[in-house]
Amino acid sequence: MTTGWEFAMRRCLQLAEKGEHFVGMNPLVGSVLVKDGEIIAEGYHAGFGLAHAERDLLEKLPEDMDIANCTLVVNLEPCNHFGKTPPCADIIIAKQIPQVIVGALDPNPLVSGRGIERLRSHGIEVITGVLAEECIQLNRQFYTRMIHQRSYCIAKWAATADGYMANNSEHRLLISGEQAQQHLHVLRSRVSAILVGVTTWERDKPRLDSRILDSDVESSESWNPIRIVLDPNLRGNYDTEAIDRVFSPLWVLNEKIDENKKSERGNNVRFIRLPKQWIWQELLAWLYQQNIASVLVEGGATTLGELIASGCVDEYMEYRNTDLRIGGGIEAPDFPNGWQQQQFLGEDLLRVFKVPIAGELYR
Ligand code: AOF
Ligand code: ZN
Repeated sequence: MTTGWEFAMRRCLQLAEKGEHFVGMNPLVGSVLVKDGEIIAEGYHAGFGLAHAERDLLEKLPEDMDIANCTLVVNLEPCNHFGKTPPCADIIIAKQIPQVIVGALDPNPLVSGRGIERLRSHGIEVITGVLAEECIQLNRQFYTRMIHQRSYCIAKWAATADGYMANNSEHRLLISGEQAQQHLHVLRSRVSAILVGVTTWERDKPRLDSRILDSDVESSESWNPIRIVLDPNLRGNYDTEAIDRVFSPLWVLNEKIDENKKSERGNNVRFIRLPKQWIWQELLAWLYQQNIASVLVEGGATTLGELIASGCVDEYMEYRNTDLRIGGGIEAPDFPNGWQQQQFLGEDLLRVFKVPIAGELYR
């Protein structure tokens, strides 16, 4: 019976969220122990390399606690492999927990169903699929990475009311209002990397940081993602003081050279050579191998157009100004499948489409 456990699973989801910003490439996982319909202990995965949620919970239990008839509830299938930590299935078996309730299966090919099989083979009753959709949505980035073995990819652009993302001049056109910009900076603080094409880099001179625009004072707490410029022919200028004002590495992906350049001012610019005929799938797979959990692609039109055509976008975001019309210029991309949600941010409309995950495979 999957019903009756929702209250406990909801608590797992809340606990799981505490790991946000800290788990890196790992999933967000929370766990509770239930006895006679009440939660008697809780745990969660607090950070990359740290104990998994189940182990966090079970290791903290007092020695003399009677857990004979308890049920362990967790939003992700307990693992059965040695990663940076030993298998959760082992400690569940060792503690003789008779029943385990799971939200969704682990898409990690090393686990994927085997954690549950192992528990069952030791006589533990396992029920799966409790609030499965919520559990998968909470970890949609993790699921996407595991399924495609590449970084989670967000395509974002700003558009005028008549559908342009830039005018035809050499200069930057400011499209979004303050609320939309603030929203963007929060988003930037949540991704591992921000990527732009060389044309945008040269024209807009973007800082690609996550300063919060509430005031002119920069928040020292804001975290800056790695900055990436896609510049196959090395047309951009990477020797400016402005680059060093943001404390995060700058990677220049190109087809010519491979070297680290440390400027006198101390910031790192890393030139990384791409294979001759690179494709987006491979680039995102390579970023994944560099521990880039998520990448926000911010333009320009060519970069976004090619990325969207590759089918590698997991989330589309458009900040659309509802007032400004420029009558011509560089057209903003289209949503290939429309958008699912929209909300006003001041005068701008934020529209979002998230590519669905084949959730039925993980219930
Ligand atoms: C669980 N509970 O809380 C988490 C799980 O390198 P490790 O040892 O941290 O293992 C990472 C993998 O373990 C990750 O890819 C995912 O499959 C699983 N994460 N599993 O049972 C947890 N965080
Ligand atoms: Zn585990």
